[in-house]
Amino acid sequence: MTAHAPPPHAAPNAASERTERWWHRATGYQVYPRSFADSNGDGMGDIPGITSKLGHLSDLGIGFIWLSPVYASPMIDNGYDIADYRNIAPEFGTLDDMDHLIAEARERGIGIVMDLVVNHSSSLHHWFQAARASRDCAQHDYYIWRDPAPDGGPPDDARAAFGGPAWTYCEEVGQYYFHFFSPAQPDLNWQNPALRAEIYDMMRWWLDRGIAGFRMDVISLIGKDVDARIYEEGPDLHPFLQEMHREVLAGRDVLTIGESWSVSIETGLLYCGRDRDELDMVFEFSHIREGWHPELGKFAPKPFDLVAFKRALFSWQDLTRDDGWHALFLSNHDLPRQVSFYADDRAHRRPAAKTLATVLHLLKGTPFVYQGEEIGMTNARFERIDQYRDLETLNHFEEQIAQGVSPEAFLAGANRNSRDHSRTPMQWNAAPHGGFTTGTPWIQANPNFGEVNVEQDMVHSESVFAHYRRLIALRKESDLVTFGHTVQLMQDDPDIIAFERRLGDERLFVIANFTAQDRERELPQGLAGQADCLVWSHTPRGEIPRSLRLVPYESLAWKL
Ligand code: TEU
Ligand code: CA
Repeated sequence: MTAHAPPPHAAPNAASERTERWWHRATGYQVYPRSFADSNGDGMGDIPGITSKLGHLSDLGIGFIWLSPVYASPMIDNGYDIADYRNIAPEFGTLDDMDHLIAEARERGIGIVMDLVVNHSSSLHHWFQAARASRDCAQHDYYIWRDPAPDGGPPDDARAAFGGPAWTYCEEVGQYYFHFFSPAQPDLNWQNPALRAEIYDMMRWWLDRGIAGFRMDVISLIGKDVDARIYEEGPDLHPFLQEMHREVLAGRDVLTIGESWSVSIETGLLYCGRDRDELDMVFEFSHIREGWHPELGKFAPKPFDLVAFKRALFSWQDLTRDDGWHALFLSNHDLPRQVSFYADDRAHRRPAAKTLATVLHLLKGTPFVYQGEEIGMTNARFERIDQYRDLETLNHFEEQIAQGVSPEAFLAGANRNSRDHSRTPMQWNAAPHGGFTTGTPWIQANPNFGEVNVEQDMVHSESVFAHYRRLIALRKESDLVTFGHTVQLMQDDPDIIAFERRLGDERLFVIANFTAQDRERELPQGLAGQADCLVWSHTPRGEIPRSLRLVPYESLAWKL
């Protein structure tokens, strides 16, 4: 057991016959280090900045931080391109700063979950530098090389996720290397046992420093078979995860969350099922993709369909009812701000932010809050492409303009769904750049920082932060919220999310209006009557009526 972890309760949990783990009642908080807090005025968030804000996080009540990568990196993809897994990027600080953060967080009962990016490294990692220089070194086979096609071109026409081909030629060795993402992110060859041993060793090294676990970047890609053109959930994925568990995780009371863009209801429990010995939970994206255009992708407009969104969300509640566990989120550093994407970031910003939280935090699973979400931060509304920094957005702009999409149309899509919306500086107060830095931030702050910031939210009578704090505390206190199973109600209603949680005789009823208009609904049988109102976005009500009228973005939860 790691020192940071609250003592696990030995009592088996009735819902799944599984021993309770510390992360069952914990809420995670994602920190994107370059945008959280800048301690030295260079415009870049850093580790001492994070340490200085631990009071804010412990006030919120979170159990652990998921820290996006802080390792040494050329930052082509903001740290998701790691050049040294055992060192810290100088702009973020030092290993001492990291140890200090781990210790200070632990003092407050907060674990640090590191981002583990091992599908690929940076092309500047010394392994790749050796690999690209010669076929005769051990590290050459740490990456995925193939000979050119007979015409000298790439082995096949696979495309990279950030645009362009997935194969890049390297003259020194006369071969192409594979990169699922940018050419600066060559894929590691998990087929090589020596490479796997290096990764496991590095993971143990971090765990021994006292971290609370790992969030595993695109982990579903590691079992790929490029010759068969199978990239996601390839044949060796689960054997590798089981090996990693045996070699690194077994016997340690840590948390693992795998990121998977391909996991489905059919494959979900292979990652996190009770007897699998792989991961504790997965970040899956079916509810997110529901908001994207199926053919034209994330930058094309698509009206939001609440019924389809609910179907995705609740299918995972059903899947994890008796086995496995779920990671609950609506936002992260790759996604837009949830209040802007799913609701209303103007007239109804505060209630909408609260209602999104009510729904997510009262589902079964471990909820994740993305920095700034707890004060209802919004999309940036950039007007020009040169205000964006994200390579995905910039590369897709180039590609789509070349294909004849108009810049205005692209920008409209980017304003809705670019990754940069979540990467603008955290808004702490009304000082320049939202108090994030005394210098010039690496990306422009959202101009609404005067109105939307931590200081202002804390004293507001309709504080979003206070609503999050309440939800996070409720999970710690309530077995029903933590372990109750979920029953969706009113599934065909295009405007309302409603569900029950049940544990033994206990019942929780949650209802939320996802529109900017009043909505009145007859409630399902058996709910009406006196009830204990636990959560509300506007005003509490001591009784559940037969017919309930909700104001725009209103949500309520009662214990029956
Ligand atoms: O993201 C995985 C991934 O597939 C993303 O590229 C995703 O498709 C995209 O962001 C949606 O817009 C992870 C990290 O979270 C992301 O930040 C990294 O860029 C990527 O892996 C490569 O490491
Ligand atoms: Ca700094």
